[in-house]
This record gives sequence, C-alpha cells and structure tokens, in this order.
Amino acid sequence: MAYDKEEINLEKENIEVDNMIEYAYKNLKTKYIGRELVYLDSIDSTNIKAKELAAQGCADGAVVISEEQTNGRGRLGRSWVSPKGQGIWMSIVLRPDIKPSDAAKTTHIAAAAVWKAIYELGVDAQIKWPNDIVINSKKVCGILSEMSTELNSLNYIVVGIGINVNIDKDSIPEELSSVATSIKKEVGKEVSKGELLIRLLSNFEELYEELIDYGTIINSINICRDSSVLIGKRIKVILKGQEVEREAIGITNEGELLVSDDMGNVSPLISGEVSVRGIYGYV
Ligand code: BT5
Repeated sequence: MAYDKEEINLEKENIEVDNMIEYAYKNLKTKYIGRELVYLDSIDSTNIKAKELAAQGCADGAVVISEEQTNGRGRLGRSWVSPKGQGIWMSIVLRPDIKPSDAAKTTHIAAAAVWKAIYELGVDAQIKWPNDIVINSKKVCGILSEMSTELNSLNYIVVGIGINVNIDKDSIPEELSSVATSIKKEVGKEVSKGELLIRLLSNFEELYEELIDYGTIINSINICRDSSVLIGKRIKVILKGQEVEREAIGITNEGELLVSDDMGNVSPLISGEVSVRGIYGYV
C-alpha cells in the first residue's frame, strides 16, 4: 500500500485515533482497492480530493480517507455531517472500462459491500435503495458516486462512502436525530473502524470484480434485494417534483427499483431520477 507520508500528520497534530489506518495497513489483503491510500486529518470532502487525484492520474482503486470532512457532500447539493474521528469518510477512485450509463452500478456495489462489512461485524442493517444503509429505520451510511466523462467514454468514477461508526448521540445534530444513527448508537458499543474499513474494501473489490470480469452485478443486487428495506412496502416516489405513491416490488439485475402503481402497472426507476421517501417516518 502506498502510504502518503506527506498527508499523514498524525504525529504533528498529535491526534488520537483508533489506529484505523495502521490496522488497515497491516491487514488489508486486497489486490488494488485501497493499495494507494491517501489518509488525511481533515479535508473539505474526500470526493473532491479523490476527483483531483483522479484527474492527476492516481491508480485505479486509490482511496482517500479523512478523519473529518468540513464540507461533506450528499446528493443534489445536500450536505453530509462528518464529525472528527467518529466515522469512515472515504472515496474510491475507479477506472472501469464500462459505459457511462453503467456507472451508477458502483453505488449498488458499494451499498452491498458496506452492508456485508457491517453484517460481518455482527450487526444487522438494511439497504434503502439506492444509496443508504439503515439500522432500525435510521440512516447509518450514505453513498455518493460521481463520474467524469468525455463524450461517450468514462474517465473515472469516484465512489464516496460515509459511515457513522462511533458517533455519539450528542454529535448528531438535532435536526438529523430523527433520521440518522450510528453503529455505536445502535449496538451500544464502539466498533473497530479499522476492521470495518478492511472488510469494506475487500468486499468492494470482490463485488466490483464481477462488473469488471462479466459486466454484471448480480451478487451485489442479490444482497441489495435480500436486505432491502423497501421491497414489499408502499413508498412515496418524488418524480420530477410530483409525489406519487407506489409499491416497491423488486430490484432488477441492472439495479433499477421496480415499482407498481395501484393498477398493477410496473415500471423501473433508475437511481438519480427519483428520490424515494417512505410513508411512515424516514424509511
Ligand atoms: C448521501 O446523500 O447519502 C450521500 C452521502 C455521501 C457521503 C460521503 S462521505 C465521503 C464522501 N465525500 C463526500 O463529500 N461525500 C461522500 P443524500 O442521499 O443526498 O443524503 C444526504 C442527507 O442525509 C442530508 O440532507 C441529511 O438529511 C442526511 N445526513 C447528513 N449527514 C448525515 C449523517 N452523517 N448521517 C445520516 N444522515 C445524514
């Protein structure tokens, strides 16, 4: 793993962390995901930094991870709260030879990889299509995939993943307390960020290889289906500003959410075009 000493200022700043990076450095067994690792104490957004590095030619699978983000970003210009030392705030740079229209598949791969990593630590979570992981109906992780394209070709994808790992109840802003939670809050004890990180990176690599080798994401989609919090529920779909009620009935092999209206007409929703909010509370 390339370890960017320039960017590591643990000693200089005398920061105490739970050895996440040291642990990952010793235990990570991936072939290329996370082998180039840029570790930061603080950054505006790891996605912004990852895009800069991607434009400068960093390796496929390079990871940017920061102890805190001062301007973490969600979708559609929303913000992502990223308090220092309490979560995994990271971005993966990918250079797959796929069509730009397939880039959104990396969000499903990331969702499945996060879900599996949390599950391997003994915690039961669910996936809320397309980009959230929830525990007990509250959001514990969000994913933001962004891409750079030229005409019909893809330069790179940046997959941003934010996981609330050891956030204390008090560190979640009041306005988010009804929708957000952390793994620590749900299981009642601290979780190793290092262990979660290496499991996430190795799950990601394994699931991503299916896309590279076969052009499919069946293994990821099966995880998204099996742990889906939406399938079988009535949901609100905000489609071009219009709010309608539908039943979520499945997820296609391509990653679209299948919804049915009251007449039984089934249509696929593509991530990015819609915003899904449940009728009862957040989910
Ligand atoms: C997301 O957007 O869920 C994508 C979040 C991606 C964050 C990662 S962190 C590393 C990388 N670098 C970045 O700058 N971003 C990525 P969206 O579905 O739009 O959800 C955003 C909404 O989630 C906000 O409007 C809040 O309501 C809520 N939210 C904000 N911070 C949260 C947190 N820490 N935990 C749970 N919910 C949060």
